[in-house]
Formats: sequence, C-alpha cells, structure tokens
Amino acid sequence: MTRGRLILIEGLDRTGKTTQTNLLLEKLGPNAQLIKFPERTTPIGKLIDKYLTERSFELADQAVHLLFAANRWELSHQIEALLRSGKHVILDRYVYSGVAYSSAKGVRGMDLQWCIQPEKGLIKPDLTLFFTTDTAAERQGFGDERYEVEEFQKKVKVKFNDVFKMFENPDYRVNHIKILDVGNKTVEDVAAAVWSLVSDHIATNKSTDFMYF
Ligand code: Z5A
Repeated sequence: MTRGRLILIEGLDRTGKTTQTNLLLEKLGPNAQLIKFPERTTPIGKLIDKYLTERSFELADQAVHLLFAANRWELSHQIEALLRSGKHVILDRYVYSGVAYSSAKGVRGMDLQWCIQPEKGLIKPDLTLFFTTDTAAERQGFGDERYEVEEFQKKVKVKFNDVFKMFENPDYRVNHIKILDVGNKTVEDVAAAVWSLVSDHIATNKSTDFMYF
C-alpha cells in the first residue's frame, strides 16, 4: 500500500492557513486528517496556549522554542501511523514556523542552526505551500495574541526566507516548497490554487520512503 502524503500549509500570520487547511480537508474527504500546530489541547500545547494568550505569563525564549518543538514530537507517532495507514495528513504550520518565529526574536545564540536542532528527526512534509502577503495585518483578529505585532511579523517574513534558503542546502533534500502570494486573492481563488498543487502532487508522487529533518 502506498503511504499517505504529508501536506503542509505554512505562512505568515492571518494569511488564511486555517481557512485553507479546512477546505482542503473537505476536498480530500475521509482519507485525510488535519493537524494544527501548535496543538493546544495536549499537556505541552496548554502551556503554549497560555504563553500566547496571557502576556503576563513569562517564559524564557529558549524554553518556549523547545515547547513548540516538543509539541510536534507529542504528535509525531500519530502522524507517522496515519501516513503508514494510507491517510493523507494536512498540517497547519510545522517546523518552518518554529524556526522562523524563534529566530526572528533576535535572542543571542538562538540562530537558525540552534533552532533547528530539536526538530531533527521529525518527518519532512512531502509538499509545503507557503502563504505570503503584504496585507495580513489588516485581516480580522490580528493583534489578539503575543506575536501579532506588525514589526515582529516583518522580521518573521525575512526569517522564513532564510529558513527556506537553509533548506535549499542539498544536505536537507527539501525541494517541495511552493510559495503562494495570497494578498488580495479571494478564499475561492486560493483554494483553487491549493487544490491544483495538492491534487497534482498526490497524482504524481508515490514514494513510500519518508524524509526527515
Ligand atoms: N508559532 C511559533 O512561534 N512556533 C511554532 O512552532 C508554531 C507557531 C507552530 C499561533 O499560531 C502563534 O504561534 C503564531 C506563530 C507561533 N503567532 N503569530 N503571529 P496559530 O497558527 O495558532 O495562529 P492562528 O491565530 O490560529 O492562525 P493565524 O496564523 O493567525 O491565521 P491563519 O490561520 O493564517 O488565517 P485564518 O484564521 O484562516 O484567517 C484569518 C482571517 O482572515 C479570518 O477572519 C478569515 O476569515 C480571513 N481570511 C482568510 N482568507 C481570506 C482571504 N483570501 N481574503 C480575505 N480574508 C480572508
């Protein structure tokens, strides 16, 4: 049996990742499962949620970074089992967010190489769609959580570029990142672009091997 595909929708804040991962789940039907990171209901996820929503709850930046990575490890066996059973797994944010947001803080020593270490060994997505825009801060709900500050989001955007460049390195063997500019596009237009890339990927990629960070 061919394994399921690991499909990641990554991107800047408020670019419509949750909207589009939900629509993609509907399209793929019962043969798919959606997992959103941070997964806020697990023991570690509850701590992350508290950190993001309560500005008085302070944690060292290094500890926060390790919590986000640990949250992915909490779900890693479930993801692998689903893929091996033939189900497609859709991810809403994953490792690239972890590295981009933490390194954008500019904390001494927390560079890209430091940030990637706790992610090593996680399964790599087969296909990553990265949503970018210049207009996300105008969208509803921006500003509710800790990182939703325009200046910080600009730094995150630069870091995502650096992260993807780092993964162009042949050692990482990741060549499945597609960048979609979603600014001023309707939900339906973005959904059509996503479906075109995902359906094409599923139709043409049948490898059974996993790649790992
Ligand atoms: N973070 C981290 O630091 N390290 C990590 O390892 C991970 C995450 C995994 C919470 O993430 C924070 O955690 C996040 C990164 C950090 N901080 N920031 N900033 P989250 O994924 O839980 O955040 P969220 O608040 O649930 O998602 P989001 O990024 O803010 O939004 P979104 O999922 O991209 O967008 P949406 O909810 O689908 O849409 C936003 C609004 O726009 C909504 O009103 C939609 O109806 C509207 N929308 C959607 N599409 C469109 C289009 N095409 N046109 C117009 N309006 C639209």
